[in-house]
Amino acid sequence: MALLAATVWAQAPGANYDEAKVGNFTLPDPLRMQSGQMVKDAATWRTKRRPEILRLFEETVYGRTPAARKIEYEMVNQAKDALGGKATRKQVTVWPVGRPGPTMHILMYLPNARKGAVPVFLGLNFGGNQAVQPDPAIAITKNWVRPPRHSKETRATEASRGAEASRWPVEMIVSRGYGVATVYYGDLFPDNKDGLPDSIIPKMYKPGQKARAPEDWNAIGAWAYGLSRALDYLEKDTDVDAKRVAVLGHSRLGKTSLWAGAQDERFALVISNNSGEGGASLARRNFGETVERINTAFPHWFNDNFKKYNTRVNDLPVDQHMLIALIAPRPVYIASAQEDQWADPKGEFLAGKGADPVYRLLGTDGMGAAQWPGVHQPVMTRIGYHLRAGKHDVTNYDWDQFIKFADRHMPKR
Ligand code: GTR
Repeated sequence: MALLAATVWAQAPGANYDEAKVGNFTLPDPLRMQSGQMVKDAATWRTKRRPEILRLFEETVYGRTPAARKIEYEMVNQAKDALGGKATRKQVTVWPVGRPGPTMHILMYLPNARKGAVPVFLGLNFGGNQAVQPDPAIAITKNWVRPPRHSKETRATEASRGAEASRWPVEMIVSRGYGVATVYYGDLFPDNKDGLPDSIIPKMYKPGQKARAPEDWNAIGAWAYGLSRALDYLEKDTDVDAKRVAVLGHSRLGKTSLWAGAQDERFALVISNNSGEGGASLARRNFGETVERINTAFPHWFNDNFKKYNTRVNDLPVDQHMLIALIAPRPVYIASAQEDQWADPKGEFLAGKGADPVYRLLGTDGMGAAQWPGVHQPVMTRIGYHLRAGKHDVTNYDWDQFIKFADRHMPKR
């Protein structure tokens, strides 16, 4: 992804990286209803303000997700001797919008040293399940994949096995008592501007519907839908403790994990890694990527209404601190990287901080840091945060913090 980000960066010479030029902005108060009424208690948050904010994000940013269809699934294969005997590997096919219909494929590793059902980290991957581990038993995706550098090949080959393995330290996760489950995001929506016809979205049109309305969902909505359907499966798998599933994602898939966690309260914990614009970072802060830039480069990610805010972000009825607030009081962890200026690390912190009043109203310790912490000073309160040295990526350092955060906030039974 670094490659693509660099390309887009090069195409955006106007992007601001000067803190002095960020300018002043006022964030909408997460505890102030559209009517002006202030939210003073948890019940009003729950029954009035939370649904209002959720609706505003549907209408103006990510789009409305249709009612979930009942999944069907089939266990394709299971091996108890994965990772040299440390893990059980399962591959499960799921029909996320009903059968017949498109399929998505879950790849899972569960620790063999488990006593009873285990907590699981669930996230989408960028290259197909075969890219997550160099394991020849993993089925190679047959769906569209982003062509590798200097290539136009949109079908995954043997060469892609393990290509993303550094981002999925499966042995480390399993050795610390967690399972890991992943799905290729292209099973839900091929990540290109012409991907809609091959996505799950037309399959969920109402009878007679031919096109999407401006407030309807788009790629991020479809990806998030897939995460919830993967959770539907995990709820049926007796080796998994579905009450302890952490949803996570990197970059555009971090935007997706936040949106999935905001909508679906069954996710016990939510992690955003370098999610940036349209994810954890504040839209109103003019630093790095902007709403206009993201809607231009990736018109298929957000709904059509979001484009109306390209040059007037201050008119948005929401900002991304309110997306974090939708996760409250569940634990949320926001990971930034120092060299990932395009994603605005400080803006990612400030969005977490901006959700603090809601977390506190709901009786938690919120965001423990008063100021943006320095490099490698993780904050482990209910809203967690770290700034890692290095570039836009997922590293073992990030995973080490995610696991510590999960140990603390999703305690073992
Ligand atoms: C970039 C995009 C970012 C981020 C990244 C990625 O090009 O501008 O918002 O999502 O892609 O997903 O790798």
